[in-house]
Amino acid sequence: MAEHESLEFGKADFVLLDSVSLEEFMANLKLRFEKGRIYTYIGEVVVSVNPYRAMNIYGRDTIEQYKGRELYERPPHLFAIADAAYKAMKRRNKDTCIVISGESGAGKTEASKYIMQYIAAITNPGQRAEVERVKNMLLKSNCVLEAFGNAKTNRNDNSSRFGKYMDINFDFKGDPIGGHINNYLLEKSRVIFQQEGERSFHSFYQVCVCVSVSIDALIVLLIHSVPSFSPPQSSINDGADFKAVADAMKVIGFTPDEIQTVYKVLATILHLNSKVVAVIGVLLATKEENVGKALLYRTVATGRDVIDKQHTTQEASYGRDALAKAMYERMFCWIVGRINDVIEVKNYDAKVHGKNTVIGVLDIYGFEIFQNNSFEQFCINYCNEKLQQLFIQLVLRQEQEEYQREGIPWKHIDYFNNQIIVDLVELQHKGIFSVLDEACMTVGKVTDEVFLQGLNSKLAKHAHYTSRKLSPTDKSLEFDRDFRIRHYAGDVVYSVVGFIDKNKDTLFQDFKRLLYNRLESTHTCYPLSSRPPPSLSHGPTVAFYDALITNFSSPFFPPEPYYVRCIKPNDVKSPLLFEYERCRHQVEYLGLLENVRVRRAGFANRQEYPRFLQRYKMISEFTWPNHDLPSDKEAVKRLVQGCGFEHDVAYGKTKVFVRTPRTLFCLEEQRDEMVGRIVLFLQKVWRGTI
Ligand code: AD9
Ligand code: MG
Repeated sequence: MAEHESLEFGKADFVLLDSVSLEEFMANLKLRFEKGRIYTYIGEVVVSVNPYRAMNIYGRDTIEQYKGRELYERPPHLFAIADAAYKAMKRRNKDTCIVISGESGAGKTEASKYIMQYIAAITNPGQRAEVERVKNMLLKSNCVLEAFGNAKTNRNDNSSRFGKYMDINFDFKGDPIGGHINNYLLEKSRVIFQQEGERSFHSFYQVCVCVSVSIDALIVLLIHSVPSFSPPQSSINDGADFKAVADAMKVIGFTPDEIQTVYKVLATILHLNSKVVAVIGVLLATKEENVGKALLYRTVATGRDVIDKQHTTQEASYGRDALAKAMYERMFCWIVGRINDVIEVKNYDAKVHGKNTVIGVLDIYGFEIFQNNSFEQFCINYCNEKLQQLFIQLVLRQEQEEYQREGIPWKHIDYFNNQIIVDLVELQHKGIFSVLDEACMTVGKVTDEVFLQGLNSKLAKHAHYTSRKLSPTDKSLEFDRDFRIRHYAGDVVYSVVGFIDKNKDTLFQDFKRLLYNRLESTHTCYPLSSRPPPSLSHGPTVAFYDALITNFSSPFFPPEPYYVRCIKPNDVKSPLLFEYERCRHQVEYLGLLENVRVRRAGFANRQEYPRFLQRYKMISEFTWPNHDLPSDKEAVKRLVQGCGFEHDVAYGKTKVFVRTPRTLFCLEEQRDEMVGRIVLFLQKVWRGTI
């Protein structure tokens, strides 16, 4: 029973629907959205619809309402989920995590920030200085990460272009004592290319519009001399953001030198894109000819000799782009690393008390379909497939395990299992990644077309794969280079162009040498190896993905995540528009209806015996004000018998399970009535009329 809101706002929990149909689900979702109720539960899962307007529901007073409460005691909210995760961690002394999913622009990153704010607000009642410091760092880090890792896309003005899994560590008191950020696969190609209407990373525009004394005068001058870079019009206030980011970096502890280096890297990349070698020389504090040489020649070892080999024009521009991308990516990783240095758990508390639990918050880039989809979209969408798979497995498994654990019979519910698409991408020998890696490891000239042929021959019969060659009459496959994947969230046509290069991800050694010697503050980002560049090794991009996926599947990944399922109501960022079809599609592919069915086929509500008793004990003479039965479980049985709900209830080992929401309604009504009577009685006693 999620709340005591009037029904004019619809059902606060989808399990309370009279019948589970798509129409009813949608009607409830729409009604609630239109009434400004953007959150609704499916049991312990929060469904959130992006309001596209500032909501007055995240303030201090709201936080107070949720602190320490159970889910069903207050209207649905992210804070309730954050509180549930926090309580679960504290009570059970176990790690937990919150997984936020939904397509691009659905509200994941905003949700992750509100969750962190809530956790920061309810912890550290003792106002310990070190804990306050850690909290401040954790909150400030978002601002920096977004400046360097987010960008305006055609789907979202502040789109995350990297995946983020943020751990918050807690001490035995439940106060945050540190954290760690894992970042996954920054979409670095954005540095050199953006689709029409999109921008590069925010940081570039911020540094361009600022005329700030905090930046070394020479760098300012050089930034302003970038010939072809003028920020496109947008609603984003880059100037104000620049100040906020600079401030956050200072608070986090970036030294003035480090901050200048970051600006230099940004300026260098801007100039690289405009091909002004002399300016880069100044920025990297090296001779112009060194830059020219690194850009135009390649040092090649032939037998015992080392010679400089001139690049072709194509090689040189390819190299320049690779350099710009790599510089940015490494700077980003370095920034994350610096933040991690500052927020990592310091020894003092955790070591002394030996207990240190974690809440993780996972916020990745959402599923996306653009006009042109390439390797980046492929990786992002695959990642979302994995998340969906995790949801399917865990939501079902959790439910199944709970019934097993509590000794209650379980009935299976059908759902679309996207494992088949996950396999299409990652299966050994046959999956797309395998074919890609094989192509990348082949010695000699391998083109994207050869890779596509490989896909066609291996995947011709796969129900979720096709290509122009396999379906020549299909109108959505316009070009020979196109292939299409039927994802859980929709069909996406990918262009194979660039897959090989992006997977190989070469950075010539000569560039590494140039950078290694020149950017002291960040030189740990450019380790020089004695081996040749990793062009013939396993695609590093894929390896990166492995890291993310391994994280999900590792035994250390908390087994019972809390879920926030975000829905994007329209494509025009309107607070008023609930595009029915658009939302229906998301409800379907997110498997929300199945989620409701699973929840309802079992039991709509479950509560531990003491908690149940505490809430309803006033409605039975056997339990009010206290019971003398041997256990709380026995007391709950007597209470339920007395109300005549036995047929609708099952008794587990530690929890009572209530099958239909109506029973809970009745219990709530009786409770309200009794509470009213008790209050009246007490008032009379107080006034002396009894
Ligand atoms: V992406 O996959 O990173 O491209 P997200 O992260 O799902 O995407 P984001 O959280 O960035 O979406 O939300 C997009 C925009 O919607 C925000 O910039 C806000 O303008 C708007 N939004 C989202 N959630 C809320 C909210 N709870 N209240 C108000 C919101 N506005
Ligand atoms: Mg985001």
